[in-house]
Amino acid sequence: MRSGSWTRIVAALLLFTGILVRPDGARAEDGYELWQRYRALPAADASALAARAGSVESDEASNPTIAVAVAELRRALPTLTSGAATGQGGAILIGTPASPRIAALRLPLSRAGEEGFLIREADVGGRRTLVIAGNRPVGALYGAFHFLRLAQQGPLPARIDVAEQPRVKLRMLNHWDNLDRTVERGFSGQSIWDWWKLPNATDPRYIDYARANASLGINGTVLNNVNAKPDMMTAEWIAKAAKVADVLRPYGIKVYLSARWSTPVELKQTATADPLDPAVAAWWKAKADEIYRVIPDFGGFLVKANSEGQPGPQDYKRTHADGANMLAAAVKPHGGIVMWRAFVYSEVDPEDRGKQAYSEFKPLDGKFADNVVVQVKNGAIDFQPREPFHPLFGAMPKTPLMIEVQITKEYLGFATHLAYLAPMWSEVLEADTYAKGRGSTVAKVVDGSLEGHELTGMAGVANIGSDRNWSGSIFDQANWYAYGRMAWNPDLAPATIAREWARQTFTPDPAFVEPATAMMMGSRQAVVDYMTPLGLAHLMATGHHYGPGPWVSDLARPEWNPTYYHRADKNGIGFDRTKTGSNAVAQYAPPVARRFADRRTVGDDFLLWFHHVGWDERMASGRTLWEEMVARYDGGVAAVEGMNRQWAALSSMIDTERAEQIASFLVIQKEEAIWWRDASLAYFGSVSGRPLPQGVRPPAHDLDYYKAIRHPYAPGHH
Ligand code: BDP
Repeated sequence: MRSGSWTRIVAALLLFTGILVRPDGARAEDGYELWQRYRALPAADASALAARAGSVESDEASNPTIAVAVAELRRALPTLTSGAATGQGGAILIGTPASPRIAALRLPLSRAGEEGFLIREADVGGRRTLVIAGNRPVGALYGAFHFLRLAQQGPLPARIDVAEQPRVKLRMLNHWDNLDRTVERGFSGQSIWDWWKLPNATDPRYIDYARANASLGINGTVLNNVNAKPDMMTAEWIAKAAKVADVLRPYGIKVYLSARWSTPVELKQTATADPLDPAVAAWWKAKADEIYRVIPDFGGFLVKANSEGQPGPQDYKRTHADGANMLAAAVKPHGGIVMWRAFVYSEVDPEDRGKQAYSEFKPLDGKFADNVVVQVKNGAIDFQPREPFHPLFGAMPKTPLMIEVQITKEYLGFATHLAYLAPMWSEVLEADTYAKGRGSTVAKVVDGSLEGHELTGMAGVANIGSDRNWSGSIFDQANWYAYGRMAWNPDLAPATIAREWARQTFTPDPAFVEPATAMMMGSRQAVVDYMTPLGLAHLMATGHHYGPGPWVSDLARPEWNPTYYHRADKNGIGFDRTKTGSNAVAQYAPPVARRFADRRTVGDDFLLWFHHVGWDERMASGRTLWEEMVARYDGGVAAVEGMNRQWAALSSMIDTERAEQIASFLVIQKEEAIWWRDASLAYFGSVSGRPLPQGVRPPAHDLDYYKAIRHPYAPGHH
């Protein structure tokens, strides 16, 4: 046995018995501290940091937001600089132009906008000072976190002169948290919101939640599930939300609530929920007034209506715009907004599910009130491992559209699969809609620059829960982190974000960071390959979506069945969305539609999303489609085996606790990747009638074995 293994066993035992003393003072590395660990820097870096930022000053400490910024710096700097050889030299001065010392510097603060910051060194009262300034306190807070992000990553740049402001206005988390503390599609324990004990008792975690989010610039959170309960709008629950809002406020985070359309009817306070009925409008107006009395900076409502069985204005023959505008009028006097989801499809519409949101929303362009933003998922179906960008992006120029992505990995292996999602999001943000010619990227639709919209936003379905490590796994913390960073700047490169995260979360040592980044960067494609290669989608098992179910064809609604999506038969596979099929391609701008419609230009990634292809047709690789599919499934499994080996080489560079959890999850991922591959090949082989190519390992079991697998207790399905 290697001596490293002995060390680990001893460490595990000591940890188990609670007597492990760490060199840094005994905090357990259970992932709780996220990317805010603030461990001692190497001596040289520590001395350099202490020389420039040894102490923290502000003239505005009575402001609650400045106070938390100062507290964060004072919490971080002593440990970061604890190994410094030299004494504490220079000072940080943090604040806004309300501080006479900052005003006197006449900084070019227009570059910081409403929420941004400047960080630069200046002479303050004859002393070299590191100034962190915003036009508003929240900007200074973001500046403090930016500075700590730099400081944690290694030597500070010789000259610091940073000016940043967010590109997107609403940088939101959407919690799919239920009032009983279960979390829809949550894989990290219970809801962080301990509703039962609120409002009298709050959990210190709320503050750490706020610190983590503020460090990324997240400025809004929807506390409850889009599949909302009417109870959320009762005084009892509003009081609970108000308490959470009080805790989050100093960190620049506003609270929003999901509203169930039929709330006033279900609470027996109106006879109808028709948005054009004055009694309904009056009820919501009074409700908004009531909310604003206790949450003066309440952000507004998020609504899922006429989707997957949720009630909505169409129940009264009204449009989504009628519904959104009625709610928007209720919050308008208070400065609130309405986020209205475009994730709609109907059980009575035989149309390609991928076309329905566009068909319903595009005609409503220009009909929404100015405080409504339509929230559109990244792809037209549903958070699949890979989807082409949603055709609504670029198609509703008069309407602000915010993009919704899923941070929690409902369709990418839950919390136990390592899948870094930034490459997936950036693939969509970089996609060119051609709405106004070349360069009309989704990012430009989302940040408002394409059409000059002020109200802009990104929403991420949170992966946060009550687990000590917050996200169910250490690597899933990176998805929370990356989401926040990309909401601040949608153009940030996924690899840059991965490096930043790995340095702060583990160690700045490039011998660790570079291979870990490479592992993260390849991980999402691995999931695509072992679950849904070549543009396939929605092949997951029923309900919980855990594991493969490509054979499922007996569910009540056609578009719930995997067979609806892959359309495999003995001749071929894939959903024809060209004009010989559903013609969904026509929902894209002509250059995009042409590219997707043409077998020669669509590319392998979206091939079967848009085309029905014969099993024996030749691919770019020279293989037949069937051979290519087999190669992809094998490649996905091989990539996960590679991650297991890679991690074995890296894990000794970090603490045992996190290293071992990650290693054990990679084993789960490997087993499940093999399960996906074997089950999928058994099924598609039976449909296609094609034998496996020479030398390919046959599935471990027959198809009936895989079909019989049941997981009634899989998490996240409520
Ligand atoms: C689907 C989820 C479902 C959500 C729905 C939504 O399976 O739990 O309610 O998205 O976004 O992917 O509303």
